[in-house]
Amino acid sequence: MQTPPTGMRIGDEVRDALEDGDPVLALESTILSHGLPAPRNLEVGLASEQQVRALGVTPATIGVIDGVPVVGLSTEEIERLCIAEGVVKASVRDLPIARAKRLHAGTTVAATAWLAHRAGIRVMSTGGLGGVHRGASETFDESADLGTLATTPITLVSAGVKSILDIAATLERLETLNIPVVGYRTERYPAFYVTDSGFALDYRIETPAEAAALALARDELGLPQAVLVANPVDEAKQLDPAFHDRVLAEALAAASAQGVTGHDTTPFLLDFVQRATGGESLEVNLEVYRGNVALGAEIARAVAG
Ligand code: PSU
Ligand code: MN
Repeated sequence: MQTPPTGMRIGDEVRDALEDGDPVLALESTILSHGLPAPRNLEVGLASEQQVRALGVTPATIGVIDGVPVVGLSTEEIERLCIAEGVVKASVRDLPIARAKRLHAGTTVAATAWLAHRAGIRVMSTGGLGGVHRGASETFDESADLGTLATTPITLVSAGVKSILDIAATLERLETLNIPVVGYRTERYPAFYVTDSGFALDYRIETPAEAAALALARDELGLPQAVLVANPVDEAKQLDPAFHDRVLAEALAAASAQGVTGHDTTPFLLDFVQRATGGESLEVNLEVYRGNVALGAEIARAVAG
């Protein structure tokens, strides 16, 4: 493990757990600051920490407070990221800017994974991963999540990417970037709200122990990539696929009509889908996230041995 950079802070509880070799699970905070509406964001932020603790794992929610990246936010700091005005969304490239300008920021999967790895954390859970946006062949809009995961050896549990993105292109980029992707008890890549994106995966695993073995194999080979564990929502709990497709088409049309681009695209589309489904997608979103937090905690235990 590298020495953590001096510009970040590791919470006391997380530091103790890491020193003792106890399991720790990293959680991102853009889902709280930009992915979920208030007051559900705060409920989810606090409930996920409780969920992780109940499984005997120390939660490390990661975000930026007054410019300082914090690995293991306090309850009060999580509250601030959920309700404060002017909280920005920070990917890796935004970290130095947030620091110099002393901003509060929710960290994306990329920034969270980077900070977690530097702190010595080996497993992280998120809802949906960033990926290649539709129309990227013209706009070059591809999330920095992908490039960062190519050089950040962590195990990441997600429910795939939302179909607001170009899933086929995202899977191609993951291949190009040498990032292993395995399905958890499935050979179908999930699409967050729905169980099956329509794309197949080459490998599946059945247990948290298998995920831990995969991370160990990566380390033994000296490879720098993250291992992605794709964990689908239960078919019975997914958003109705036909309803999902209809709302998605409306969201994409609205983004295009309103000229939304760049890093505003993901929050815009997510908000549109949430409003257009009358909150139904929000409940699925939370169900998906709970599943990923639970599996991440189990993998963190398996990795800690
Ligand atoms: N996808 C979701 N929900 C989210 C995000 C992505 O379904 O909240 C957030 C994550 O934090 C992810 C980030 O890392 O958006 C990607 O944004 P961008 O495409 O600007 O890199
Ligand atoms: Mn982007």
